Amino acid sequence: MNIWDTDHECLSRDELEQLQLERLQAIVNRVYKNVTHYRKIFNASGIVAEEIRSLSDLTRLPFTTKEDLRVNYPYGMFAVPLREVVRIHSSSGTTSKPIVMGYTKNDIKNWSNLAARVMTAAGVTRDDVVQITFRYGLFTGAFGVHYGAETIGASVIPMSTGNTDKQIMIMQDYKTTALVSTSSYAIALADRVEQLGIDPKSLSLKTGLFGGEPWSEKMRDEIETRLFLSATDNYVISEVLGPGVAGECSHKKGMHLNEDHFIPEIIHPATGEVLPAGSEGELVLTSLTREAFPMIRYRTGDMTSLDYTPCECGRTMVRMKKITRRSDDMLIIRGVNVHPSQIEDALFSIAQGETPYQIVVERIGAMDTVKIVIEVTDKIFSLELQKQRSFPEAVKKRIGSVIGIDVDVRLVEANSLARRDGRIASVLDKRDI
Ligand code: DLL
Repeated sequence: MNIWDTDHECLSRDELEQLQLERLQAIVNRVYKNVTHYRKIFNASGIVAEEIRSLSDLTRLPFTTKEDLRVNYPYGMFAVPLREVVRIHSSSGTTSKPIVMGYTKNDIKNWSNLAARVMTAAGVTRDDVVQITFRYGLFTGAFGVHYGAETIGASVIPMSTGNTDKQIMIMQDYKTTALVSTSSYAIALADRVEQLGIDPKSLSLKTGLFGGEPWSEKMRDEIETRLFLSATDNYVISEVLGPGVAGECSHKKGMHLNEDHFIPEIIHPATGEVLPAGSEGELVLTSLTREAFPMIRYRTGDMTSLDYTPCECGRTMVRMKKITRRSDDMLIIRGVNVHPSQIEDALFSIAQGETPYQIVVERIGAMDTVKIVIEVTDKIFSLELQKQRSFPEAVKKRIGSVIGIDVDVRLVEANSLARRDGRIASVLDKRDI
């Protein structure tokens, strides 16, 4: 079994902790010097960078939240001048403003190597033909694995999303051996392969890297048996890096987290208390080597646990369990992060004020769908006739443009949505993942 960077991925705990501490001290100094946000909060909490003498001192530092990133939009959290930034990506924030991440040349080099690590762990080699079905663009997903696969020396097919029939044609003709996609899209591909009467065994697929959204062991079994490949889970988080933070090896017993670049902690989501090893809680990550966009104790919102026992593959990096839920109300729809507040703001702006509604999320076949169910109240009747008629279409358009996903809009009678203690649950997630 291949390991991309044995020197780092197989460090003893002592060696690893020594390296983490050196890097932590350096990054804490750097953010204090270069990022106003960190300087302010360190000063306010009386933290002196020089006092970080052991890894346990990390807990003295305040958390960084998505809200901090939003407030510092666009470049406030950058730790280098823009002239040193060679790439800019972004992901969805809690309002219509996204979060902007920067990468220096060195960040891209580290990113490529870290993505190469997780891809190698999944089984990708230089002999593979890698088809990437993540969306190229502002998201980090596609570029991360693209650079990782090129670093390994594999042949990359940068397909991007959509056009399932063409994806399958290319998969057949170009003899794709490694598929990179979300788990739900892999099932959609399997469905279409079946509909087209193609024998999945006639494809050349061997390895699948899936990530970007929660998925179950049941889905893994389904993908493996229907596409005849070995499916691994991969953790992607743009604020911290993108693909390359953590990924499963062929033993598939948790995702090895690249601890020489990121320190993980598990906290109680309500109290912020650091929980003992093995407990389930919210994952907090500190990036140790990012130059342009370092994160100190970033609250990911992802619920998981960490397993420090040795893995049969030989890597010593801790393994994080599959993520099955979030500590906040963020929804992940076909790999895209959606905050219910984004939908509410868009709806209320068209309705010209508050109006009773519910967001209904379902998985139909392999695809997640979003329906906005709106009660027809006097407020909507009071809109001028023209606006009243075009109301559902206007809501659909506005929400679609804010969250980047098509939604259905359904109007229902006043008071027909179920209420509990007089309140409608703003989200009804019917997915059984
Ligand atoms: O771009 C995730 C992505 C990659 C989507 C590729 C589609 C294709 P973000 O937009 O930053 O990153 O979303 C990160 O996605 O905090 C988790 O909640 C969730 N997530 C990522 N990987 C997994 C996974 C993209 N393997 C957020 N299992 C994270 C469960 C995951 N959830």
